[in-house]
Amino acid sequence: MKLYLINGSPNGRKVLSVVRHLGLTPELIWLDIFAGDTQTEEYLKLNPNGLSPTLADNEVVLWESNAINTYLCETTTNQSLLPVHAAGKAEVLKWLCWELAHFNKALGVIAFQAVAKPSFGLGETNQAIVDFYTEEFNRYGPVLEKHLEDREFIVGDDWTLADYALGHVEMFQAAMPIEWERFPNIVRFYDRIRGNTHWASTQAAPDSIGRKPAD
Ligand SMILES: N[C@@H](CCC(=O)N[C@@H](CS)C(=O)NCC(=O)O)C(=O)O
Repeated sequence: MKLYLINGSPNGRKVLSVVRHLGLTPELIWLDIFAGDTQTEEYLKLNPNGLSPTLADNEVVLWESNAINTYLCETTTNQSLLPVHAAGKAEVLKWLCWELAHFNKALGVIAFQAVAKPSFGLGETNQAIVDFYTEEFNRYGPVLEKHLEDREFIVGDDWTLADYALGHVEMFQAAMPIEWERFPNIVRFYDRIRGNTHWASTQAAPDSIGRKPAD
């Protein structure tokens, strides 16, 4: 099994931390984004979006981090990140859909515009886009804030795919122009993710983000 990743990228970390949580050992293929590795003819055959992560397990080739993580759980025995019974599984899938469509859609755009662009010299922040997605976050953030009022994990009382998915923009959280004081439960959730050893093990050295990691 081969896993194609960009070092330190939020969606790559979402999958790599799940790989480590499950104790899997796929061959890791690091894509150097600055060398154009995601845009080669060979890579685009696997992932026509030119994005990472991508998983290749013999004839099964998958992109979209949540689909990859679901596949990894479904093909692993004795795992607890994705419940096997229908209601529990659907509850996790609900949060995976929600983070992609709403919560991290908003935070991902804000992180790119307001944090990544100035930090990595990727052009000027588009404030109108930041304002639009801040309003989106202010609509959906309170849903998670309330959900976390009386619970530690997103689903049940242990880590699931939902925690790794919801938390995957952790590296940008503190620097994002969000009124975090309004969201103390979400801030505590990010702190818990930071303390998760599988998640923490995927953190990249700042100067190696997007490049192949040193061995
Ligand atoms: N929805 C996709 C998003 C994939 C994505 O945006 N990957 C980023 C890294 S986090 C990427 O490959 N960026 C390279 C680029 O934009 O060229 C997923 O969940 O896998």
